[in-house]
Amino acid sequence: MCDKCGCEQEHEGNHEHHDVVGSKIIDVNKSVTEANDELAQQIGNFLKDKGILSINLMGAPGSGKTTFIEQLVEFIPAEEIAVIQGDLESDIDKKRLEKKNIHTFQINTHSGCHLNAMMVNKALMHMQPSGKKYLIIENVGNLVCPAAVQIGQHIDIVVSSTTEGTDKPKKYPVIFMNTKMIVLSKYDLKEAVGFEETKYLEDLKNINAEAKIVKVSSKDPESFKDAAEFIRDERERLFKV
Ligand SMILES: Nc1nc2c(ncn2[C@@H]2O[C@H](COP(=O)(O)OP(=O)(O)OP(=O)(O)O)[C@@H](O)[C@H]2O)c(=O)[nH]1
Ligand SMILES: [Mg+2]
Repeated sequence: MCDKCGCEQEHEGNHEHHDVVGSKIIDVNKSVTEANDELAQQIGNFLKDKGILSINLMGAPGSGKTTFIEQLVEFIPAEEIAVIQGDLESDIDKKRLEKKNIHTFQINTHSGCHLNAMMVNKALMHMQPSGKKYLIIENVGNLVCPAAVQIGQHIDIVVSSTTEGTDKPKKYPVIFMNTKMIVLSKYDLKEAVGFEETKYLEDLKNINAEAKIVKVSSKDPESFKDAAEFIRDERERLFKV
């Protein structure tokens, strides 16, 4: 018996697999992921050709992702940045960024817990990002799903706040694994919430020893300078400009 679909044929046979009612089994998960990854690759290449570094900015809801972008423009001119803003509903973050003169396109996923390459592709068709140096894609606030889906980014950045708790790298390791930079935000609140920095950094090191870690607080705008420099250096390193 075939051990994949249970039909009478030998399991090594090159036959089409069937379910109990006789219809063909299609590995939907695989094909959808492949199509997404292919489009993501094309988006990444398109942006690279234009000299635009794309960043998948991820983190829990309220971790400080939009604040991070707002503060970056103190060190990277707003006209060099375009943002795709992913939220379930509302254009609250888009309006915040437009106050900082950042060209922003809002995507509302409604019930979707992450962006995908198709959404980013559609946004880019509306945005015309030529002339920008950085495309920051603020993903939907979530520590799980965004890490699993390619959206055409060249690098991942995770914003992780002290107020979420010391245990987050241990409990949600996947999102921290391949990220180039971890922005430890709300550093001003670390005492108030009993954040154990040494333990947090130790856990992070076990998951991703390569990531750059920057500690930031919206109360101290200078604390974002290192992160801005890292982003600028990454663009130069990857694009050799
Ligand atoms: N005290 C303090 N508050 C901060 C800091 N960074 C962000 N906040 C506050 O935290 C709240 C959430 O910040 P946002 O930047 O909107 O977070 P976000 O990750 O973009 O949130 P979503 O888009 O809803 O997922 C806001 O009220 C910010 O003012 C910080 O460094 N210190
Ligand atoms: Mg936001």
